[in-house]
Amino acid sequence: MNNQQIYQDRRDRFLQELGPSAAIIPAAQLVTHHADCEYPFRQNSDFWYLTGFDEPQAIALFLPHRPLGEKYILFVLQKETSAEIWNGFRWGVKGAVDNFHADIAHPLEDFSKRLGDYLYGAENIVFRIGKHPKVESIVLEVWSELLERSSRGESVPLALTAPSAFLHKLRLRKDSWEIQRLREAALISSNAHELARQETRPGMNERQIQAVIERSFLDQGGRGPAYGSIVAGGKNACILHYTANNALLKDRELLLIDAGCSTTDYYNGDITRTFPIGGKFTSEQRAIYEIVLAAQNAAIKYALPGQNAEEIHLQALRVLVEGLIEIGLLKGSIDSLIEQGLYRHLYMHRTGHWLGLDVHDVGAYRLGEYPIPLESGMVLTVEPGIYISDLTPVPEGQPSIDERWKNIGIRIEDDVLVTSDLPDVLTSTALKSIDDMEQ
Ligand SMILES: [Mn+2]
Repeated sequence: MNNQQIYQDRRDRFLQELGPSAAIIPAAQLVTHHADCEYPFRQNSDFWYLTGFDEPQAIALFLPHRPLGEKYILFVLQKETSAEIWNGFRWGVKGAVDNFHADIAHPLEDFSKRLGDYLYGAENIVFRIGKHPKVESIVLEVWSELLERSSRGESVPLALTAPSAFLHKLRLRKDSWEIQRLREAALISSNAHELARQETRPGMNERQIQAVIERSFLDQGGRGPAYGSIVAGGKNACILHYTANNALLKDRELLLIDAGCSTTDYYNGDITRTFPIGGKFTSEQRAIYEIVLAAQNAAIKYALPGQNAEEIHLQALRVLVEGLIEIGLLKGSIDSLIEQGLYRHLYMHRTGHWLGLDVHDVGAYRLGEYPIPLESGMVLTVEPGIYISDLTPVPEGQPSIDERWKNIGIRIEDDVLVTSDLPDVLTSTALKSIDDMEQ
């Protein structure tokens, strides 16, 4: 399928969702790293989803109330030799029409003077407040001018709505193209994890393994890490978002790696694996690993149409709590421990999240008090863990923890596609059995 056709189909669906509302979707801005250096550019996912246009600062308008040929407008940076010599190619106004199929394109500078005319006649404005300060000040000023005209009885937008209601339910359900791209991200990520485990030796530094992983992402044609890679040896694994990655890897300790690749078109993998640095689990590490793996396997089975993310979490939680009771780290009945949250010093996060153009992808998990039922085409992570450290106090009445269990942190995370049949584990080529983790 021609690439632009995918974006065209998405725009058609989005325009239909909008009804009488007009949407303003800005691209990402470059962000300063320090002095005059910028972070690598990362396009805004909403903007990317609808345009496939990978330049900063652009603004897309979606105008269902306008006649055919004026429904999709792009404002873009103009072509400019000196800017392109320093910072690279720009498509410019003509390229935005010819190559990205905008009905009309304008130079970015014209945005403030043209916006009012384009919004005129729409019932609402769809725009995300608080995220795009430069665009926001123009939108509010133009809207305010339009509201003045409404007092003369003219038809102008009266409400401002966030785009999530219209756009994020589309993004939550992945089409076959997106599933193919997520498969690619998952495969690159899996291969990198396999390589990292094979290269790990006692005496190395965490960041040497980070280098193995991230080199592999790039080697395989990925854009780079989808998020800050977590390479956490020993007790560092108990820090959920550890990214310092600068400690020595020790024999008889575990290495937890939570890392995923982002493809050049922004689809993400998100995998966690935990394995013994010296190649053999201690009996305590093995016991915890078995519980986490059993919890993950039990939870993945529930990634079925009609189930929901809450049920997946509960399934994992039951197996974790049951296992922790068996080895004496929790005391009581499974139900009451879960009900009272008395496991939270050992498992303090949820079991997964949506995955797509954002690593923690958009889309609601609940509608009021009702969990959103899973559908074929939704992709989510399943990532139970157990973290035993002195960071969180043991709740009153629960067993104190023997030193031999301390500083074990284990998480196992896979990316799972819901299908009309059994769950499809996109990251299944990253091994995780006890035997495969030992060398
Ligand atoms: Mn995750």
